[in-house]
Amino acid sequence: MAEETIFTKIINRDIPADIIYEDDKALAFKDINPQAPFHCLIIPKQPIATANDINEDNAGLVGHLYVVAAKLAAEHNFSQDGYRLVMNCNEYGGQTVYHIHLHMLAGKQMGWPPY
Ligand code: D5M
Repeated sequence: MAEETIFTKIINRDIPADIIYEDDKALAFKDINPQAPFHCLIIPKQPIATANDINEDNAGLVGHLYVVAAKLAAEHNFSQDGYRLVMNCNEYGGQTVYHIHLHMLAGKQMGWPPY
């Protein structure tokens, strides 16, 4: 079990967030430090610390995060123009919150490489 992070507090409504999607398995809310006109985080309600902890048992849940992303893209009209989905892992990946989250960035042309 991953240690409780600020994202568990958001799931439990212990701290506020701009929640834009919720179902029984996942939550999406606006990133507090947006890097694009639209920047949200899509998280599983069940905490998974890092991408290293993704396995056959939780793969369905992780896949569900992408289903939510596709739904949000359709809902916010980003499907056609496109968007970026990113999951940072550990220090070199730039991860700061140890509860996996899919960054969904949209509303502008993204650059590549991303550094
Ligand atoms: O991304 C962690 C992201 O989490 C980073 O973009 C800021 C965001 N963040 C941190 N605290 C909050 C709260 N309270 N609300 C909304 N967004 C938050 P990482 O990939 O781990 O660097």
